Amino acid sequence: MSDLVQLSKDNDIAIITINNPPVNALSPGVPEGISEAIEQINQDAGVKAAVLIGGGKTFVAGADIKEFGKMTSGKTERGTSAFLPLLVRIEDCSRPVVMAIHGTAFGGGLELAMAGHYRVASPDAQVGQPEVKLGIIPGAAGTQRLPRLAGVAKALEMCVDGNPVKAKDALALGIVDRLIEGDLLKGALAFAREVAGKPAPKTRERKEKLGTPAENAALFAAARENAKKKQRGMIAPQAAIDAVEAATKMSFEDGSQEEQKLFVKCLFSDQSKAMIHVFFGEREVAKVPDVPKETPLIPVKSAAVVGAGTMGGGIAMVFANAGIPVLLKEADQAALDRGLATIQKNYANSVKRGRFTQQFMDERLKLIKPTLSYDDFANADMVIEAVFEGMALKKEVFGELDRVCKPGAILASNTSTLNIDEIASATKRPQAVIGTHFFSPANVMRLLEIVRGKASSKEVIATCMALSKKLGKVGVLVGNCRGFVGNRMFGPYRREAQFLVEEGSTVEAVDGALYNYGMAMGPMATGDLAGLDVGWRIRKEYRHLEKPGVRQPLAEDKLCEMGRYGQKTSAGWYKYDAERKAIVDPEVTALVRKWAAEAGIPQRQISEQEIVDRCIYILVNEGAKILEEGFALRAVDIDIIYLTGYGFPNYRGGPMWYADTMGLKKVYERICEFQKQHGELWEPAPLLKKLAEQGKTFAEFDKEKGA
Ligand code: 3H9
Repeated sequence: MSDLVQLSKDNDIAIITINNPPVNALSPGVPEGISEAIEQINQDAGVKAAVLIGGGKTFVAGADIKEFGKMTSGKTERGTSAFLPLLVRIEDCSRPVVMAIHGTAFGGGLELAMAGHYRVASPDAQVGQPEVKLGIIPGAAGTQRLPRLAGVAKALEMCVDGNPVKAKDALALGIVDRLIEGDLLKGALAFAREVAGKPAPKTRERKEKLGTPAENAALFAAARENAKKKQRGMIAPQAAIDAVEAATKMSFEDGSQEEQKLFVKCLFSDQSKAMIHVFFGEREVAKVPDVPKETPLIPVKSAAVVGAGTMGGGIAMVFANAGIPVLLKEADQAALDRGLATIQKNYANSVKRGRFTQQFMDERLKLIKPTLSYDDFANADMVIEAVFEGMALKKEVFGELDRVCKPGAILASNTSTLNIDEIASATKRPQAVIGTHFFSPANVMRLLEIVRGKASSKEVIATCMALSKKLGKVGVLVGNCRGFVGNRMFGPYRREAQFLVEEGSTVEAVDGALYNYGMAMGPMATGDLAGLDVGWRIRKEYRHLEKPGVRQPLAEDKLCEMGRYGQKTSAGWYKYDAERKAIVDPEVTALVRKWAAEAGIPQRQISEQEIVDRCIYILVNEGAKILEEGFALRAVDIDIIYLTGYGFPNYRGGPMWYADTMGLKKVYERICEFQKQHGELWEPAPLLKKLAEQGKTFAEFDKEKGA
């Protein structure tokens, strides 16, 4: 038998144990091992029932995702179709098979569990069909067995949203038959003895929860509509709905074949390749080559935030939500009261929307302690400065922090653009200083750019990387350049968007093209949301660094001069009604035409394709420069930044992956065309040129670097 699966016995009960750490994925060898074990059980007259359990911290977290890449690139013949008959053989086993679930039974793991005759689970276990998050659908009859156990509505929800279900709910739904407190194996063996010798139910033969055609038609129509809105542009959710629908209209065998067809179609799509890249990318970014895993961490049991504005308040909520007590400091009582009121309002909204309970809100609020004095900071393990974006003020704050904070405390700045080394120079302990760039709204956005200063210590870096996971964020380590990675790329992206409007496109056409591409919001609407005055102020601060004669966008500065700062002033690129709904403003179109004429910018028709190419390829070009200069560790780090902080669509894998998908030669040539038309702002990144000439991809560049 395969090393990954063991067969043992507890008197008359057989025990099949899967041991494939870390998550017992169904890698080659695991299905074969289970198959052999079932054969032996069938032939062993001394066995009355069997328990299948996962060794280590979990049941089975699903198919081995690494194998998918090998399948789609033709490196292995092995598909998932061999797994389907195995599940039927388990179901046809002559003795009852009890699946004992702890940790997670996800994807192929839940499909395996559902092929058992019974399922028992630890109270903290979770089950789910998360395949859609990888751009695929269940591929081993999950869409056929789940509706038979949990009903059509719940199966649809689980397969389309991909979110896990807790053991207690799985019990109520009929996915699990019993919860086992204490030792799971012991409980599962006792359960197996209870059911031994009794007729064992086969999930695939059950029909009682498959609903009526009329009920189902309404469910599927609603699910399709909902997925179109919530999972815009994605093919897997619609395929998952089709597959569950097949369960209600076809025999189990035909439904499974239908599912298999849809599964393969999704698996071979660019979307699934991109989303699998994202899955591994989110885990890859946690790895910093020169900061080893065993680097000691600084315990962060208490935190303090300077500044109770939008960012500071949001950051305080992030710490409180993770159960870490946090001080919130402002310069005067009125500002502190305003900040606290906003925090309360945000929590209350979450309670209203059902995201949190009132009790959760009350507990979190108790963890946020307002203060007007730095003296309270003496015991804080970590301080995050979130004051107004100006170097002089930041240095003043860090001088204070240096004075009051205990040795070993982490001194972090939430700056989005300023030089972290200059900020650190205001202290006598630059090794303790680091950038932690949260994204607005801080309590919602998953990205945390961690900015490494020249002197930031490895302990401080490792602690911030580990802390990001605890805070529910994806921490990505970046270098200290202007705008770091995300905003350094976002500048040219928004600049191109404005150029397009100034050359004859419209605000809504530019936003519409990028929205259709999959961005959460168009660049102009994003500007209005963030506040146009923010960039305007930064541009004024850095104007002296701009190269004379290089084209600059004109319209946004002029809109700011008119007091049109975006949503906060109810007018920016758009007008806003009382509900903050954007309304196209003909006055802006007319003004931009006038300003363009004054500046002598020729007007022309601009296609949707050109809008997308210019805005996305400028991101890619800047990303390639950042990569070559070493301010991002890997291309995938840039992708994860854009996916988690800038509303880039997951199913396109991030800007660098998207460029790989298009082919770097094609991207490079298009950039050269833009350079001819628009000049030096389009100078191709040398790394892009090199990779294009070598016929390589950014992913290969990462691999060669040892990422
Ligand atoms: C599927 O099942 C399709 C079927 O329908 C088809 C029929 C058969 N494969 O996340 P962590 C690695 S699709 C390979 O940091 P946690 C992961 O990369 C699959 N590797 O731990 C990491 O490696 P490294 C459906 C996997 O405790 C390490 O394990 N299932 C897989 O925070 C630890 O992972 C899913 O989508 C895998 N399936 O979270 C579940 N899973 O250390 C995907 C993990 O080298 N997995 N790895 O960076 C998860 O959601 C989380 O990993 C889990 C644990 C919640 C299980």
